Amino acid sequence: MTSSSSPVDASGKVLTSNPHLIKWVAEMAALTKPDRIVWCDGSADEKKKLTEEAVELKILEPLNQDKLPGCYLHRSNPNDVARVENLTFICTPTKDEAGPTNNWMDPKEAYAKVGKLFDGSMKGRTMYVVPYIMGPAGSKLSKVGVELTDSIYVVLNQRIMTRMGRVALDMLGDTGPHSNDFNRGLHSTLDCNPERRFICHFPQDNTIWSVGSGYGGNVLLGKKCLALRIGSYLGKTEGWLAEHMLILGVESPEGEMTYVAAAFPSACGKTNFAMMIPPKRFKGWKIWTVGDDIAWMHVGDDGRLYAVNPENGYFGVAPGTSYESNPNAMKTIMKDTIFTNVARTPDGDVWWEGKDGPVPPEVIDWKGNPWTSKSPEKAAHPNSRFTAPAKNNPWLSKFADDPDGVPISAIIFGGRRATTVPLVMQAFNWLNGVFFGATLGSETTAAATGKVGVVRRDPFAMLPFCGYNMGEYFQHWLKMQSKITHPPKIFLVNWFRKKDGKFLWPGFGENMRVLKWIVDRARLRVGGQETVFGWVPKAGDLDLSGLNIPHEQVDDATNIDLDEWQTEVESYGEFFKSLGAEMPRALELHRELLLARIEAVKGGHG
Ligand code: OXD
Ligand code: MN
Repeated sequence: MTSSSSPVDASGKVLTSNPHLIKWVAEMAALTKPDRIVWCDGSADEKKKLTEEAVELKILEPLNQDKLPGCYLHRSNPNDVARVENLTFICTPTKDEAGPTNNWMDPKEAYAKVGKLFDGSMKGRTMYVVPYIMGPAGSKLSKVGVELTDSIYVVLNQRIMTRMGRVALDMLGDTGPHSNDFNRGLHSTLDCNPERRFICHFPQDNTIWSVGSGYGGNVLLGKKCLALRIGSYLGKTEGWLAEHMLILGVESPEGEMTYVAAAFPSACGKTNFAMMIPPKRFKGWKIWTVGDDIAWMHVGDDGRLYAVNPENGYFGVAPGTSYESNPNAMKTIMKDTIFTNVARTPDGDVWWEGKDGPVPPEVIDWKGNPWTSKSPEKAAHPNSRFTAPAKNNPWLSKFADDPDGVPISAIIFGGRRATTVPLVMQAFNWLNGVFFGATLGSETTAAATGKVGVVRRDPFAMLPFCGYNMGEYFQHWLKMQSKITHPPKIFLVNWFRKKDGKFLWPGFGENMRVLKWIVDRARLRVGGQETVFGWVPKAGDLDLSGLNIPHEQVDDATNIDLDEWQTEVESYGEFFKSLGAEMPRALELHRELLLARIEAVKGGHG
């Protein structure tokens, strides 16, 4: 194909005549030198062909097709099993624009350095052109991206995670003012060597270059790279919010719908919360999933905040997922799902630590080796994943595809905290809510660091995903208040508080009780108790009927201890300072005011 000819699909129909796209693909092909270029149309035939090829090449292994129709297993290179924050760069003209929380590289240097790696990286390979939409097709909130990749695994995953193929090319169009408005993503697995692995973002160019990895978070460029890092930058410049938040709808027995968005750092149960099933006591209540990881939120003409989920599937962590923790996820992954780095049972089923039922006596582990229940190693990698279509979710909201999004009445921030943070607390106002987000922290787990209980600040759960200066990002949130005349109420939750080493709150479906208070607060119809830090439920406000735990335990879970809070708020000082000159003064003043109020309440000088 020459650089100016229009690509066609398998039946010879022209896919696009967009001159910007055709030119860019030709330029990137000149750099990476693939043997073949294949333009993806997103059709069922194409999926079948690519899947067969992936099986032939041992990129995918068919699972038991009676038990798990359309499901396949992929084993990644063992050196390539997670996002690589240390190799992820924000490439802005100045270091300040990326801010102190991001790795920075000068764009010229990055293009030159990573360009050398891309030079000839696709020799002997096929370059797949993967056009995709983040967000519902045709929505003015959505963005088009095109990923060029030499990985069939990426193509098949992008097919699940996004609206992929002709639909995206149609949305982009061939001519007109927006025909050059697409994210340019280039990916090559290269030799999958961590020494030659870089995930570079160029926000000003709406461009992503990812090389040397095949792992989802590094290579499914629509997800963390476009929807969050580039998305947050676009959100700042265009006046909207790209957030690491699930979106769910709470339906009352009377049919009243309330939508909630919630940000939790990794390993805090976001997917479980997004797919929660209310306990028996909440007969007639329903939870509908709109999204489990990312929310793009815009202000509507009515001054409310509207959210769309830019994704079309779930890239969820497998270990710990079971019929007990998340029955809807288990139903979702029964068909047309790609599993990565899980274990395989002798009858071609999948297994991971924390799945229901007895531990199988023997499986093939995530590296492809025989494993028995006596093995000291884990059978599935702790970050093993399922990639499953959203449409498989039995409780997928019928508005998940709505081009206008859903109106958000409450925003929740949550972390994993053994002490200090109560079960639930409502911010007094927008600033107080932004302060909750800015100071969000979560305890590292033993599996992750070897040190238990160290609080890592993860503002808005965006620390690894904010594509620009974090202080400026806080400022953007503060500024959004002027546009949102009917703002959602903002809450902080903590399902993980402990006493004597034991969790005080049962979590999972029982979180519905907290969610109900949040919905009722958002709708101004339930009481609350004012504290120095926010509103908490008064005795009797939380519906605890049918909950089989002593009420004192709930009191402990909701308690506010001023000494603990003093230490907590003091600790924010260092953190705020570390964010540098862009840190909004209003948040530091709020911190100081809180310290003064704690003093005053304790009887000091305030
Ligand atoms: C994810 C993450 O994979 O947050 O969603 O790491
Ligand atoms: Mn995430």
